[in-house]
Amino acid sequence: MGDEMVKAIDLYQLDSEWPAEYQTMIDQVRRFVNQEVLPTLAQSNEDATFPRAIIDGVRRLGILELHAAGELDPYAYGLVLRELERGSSGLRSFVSVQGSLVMSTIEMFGSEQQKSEWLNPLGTLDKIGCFGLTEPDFGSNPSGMLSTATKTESGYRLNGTKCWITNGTMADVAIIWAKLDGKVNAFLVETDRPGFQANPIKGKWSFRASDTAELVLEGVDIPESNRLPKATSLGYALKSLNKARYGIAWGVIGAAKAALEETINYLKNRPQFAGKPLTTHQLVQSKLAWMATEITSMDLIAKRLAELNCSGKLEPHHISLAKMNNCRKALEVTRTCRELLGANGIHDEYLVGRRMLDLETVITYEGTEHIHSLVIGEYLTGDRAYM
Ligand code: TGC
Ligand code: FAD
Repeated sequence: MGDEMVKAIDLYQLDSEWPAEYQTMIDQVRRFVNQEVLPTLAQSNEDATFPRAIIDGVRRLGILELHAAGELDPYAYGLVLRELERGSSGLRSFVSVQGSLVMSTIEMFGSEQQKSEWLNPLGTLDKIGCFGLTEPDFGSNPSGMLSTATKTESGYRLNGTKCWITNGTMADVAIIWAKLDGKVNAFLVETDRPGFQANPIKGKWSFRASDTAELVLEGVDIPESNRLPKATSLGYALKSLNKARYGIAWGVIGAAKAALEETINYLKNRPQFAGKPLTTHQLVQSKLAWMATEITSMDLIAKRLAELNCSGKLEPHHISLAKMNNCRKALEVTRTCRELLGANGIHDEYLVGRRMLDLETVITYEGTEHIHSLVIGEYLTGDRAYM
């Protein structure tokens, strides 16, 4: 699979318009994905473990340090995530959680002391972070969360359970959202504190090569200085989610492009009926054209999202539209690719099936398709239809 084919499905030549420094970044990330990530994924998937060996490579790319220094503009950040998700959705998620959810939350809502203690080691990946919002009984509706923080003499005592937490067992620090006097607040919890437990979630058929955990907090004492002073309601958690959802809208394009690339290569080399390659059949070409069209529209939506972001006009319903559309289309593209590979489409030797299964997670987390459609519906009508 060469880089050329990806360029070939850039039908509107959007990539050719990126400045040289973005192109260099795209090439660097693509090389890392091809050389260091893709070869490890089959085994990680089989073992259901996150491939920790690739953390060094992500560190070398310096993405998160640039992110922390504010040197990755929204276009560059989106393009990097798009390239990472050409590897796997789990890899992009590892970076999204560390950068968009953990570092950005500290950056936006933390104290100066919290920033100076955590941003540097998180940026260099010497420390890993996770973001605990979801609970077993409160996913789409986090405002109902049961986790609590109670004031103690020197700080807070945390109790509660968080579920489906990415990077959960690897994390050195967890951002835990819990109710203090009935209002959602955020707290930094070092994961070696007594009473903190991270249990891996087993039995996943999606995101197998990602670290997903249940976090149990039983009387975890933290000092006053661990409360994020500016994260004092659920709205702040949703501001952090905006950043990650933005990245997802870009990332999933990478999964769709890589799947289409693999599929075209496969079909060109797969003769059926009179020894002609499958790419010569009209029904096949119709599906390829549909997928290329959807990918082009995903790219255009992401680019517009970046424009709105850069001009300070980005609003939640813009992000919901992009997250909802691009996840759904990426899932449909990978499913169509799987179908076009026939029996081989269900085998681990090819990546399309795994990409499709991983996208079932991506369409679910960071707000399900229903939730994003309700955000857009509320914008259109002024009526809230969550209840
Ligand atoms: P609601 O009353 O609508 O809002 C509460 C306050 O927040 C404001 N707000 C937002 N602010 C910034 N950005 C947004 N996107 C915002 N949406 C709402 C809102 O204006 C209000 O402000 P104020 O000043 O009036 O207090 O809250 P609600 O409880 O009714 O919930 C709305 C809803 C359903 C849209 C929200 O709860 C939601 O988005 N639910 C989905 C939950 C979710 O996405 N969870 C993700 C968990 S993290 C994760 O999945 C990580 S996956 C790993 C990876 O990313 O790779
Ligand atoms: P539910 O809220 O129970 O929803 C179930 C179904 O009901 C969905 O189809 C949903 O759309 C629908 N539904 C719910 N409410 C409505 C409504 N009002 N109207 C119409 N339909 C509705 N969370 C974190 O905090 N941090 C993480 O790092 C993280 N990582 C994750 C990693 C993985 C692999 C997965 C699978 C999830 C992760 N999550 C994480 C959790 C994720 O954000 C939630 O799964 C998601 O928000 C949905 O919540 P739920 O699973 O409880 O589904």
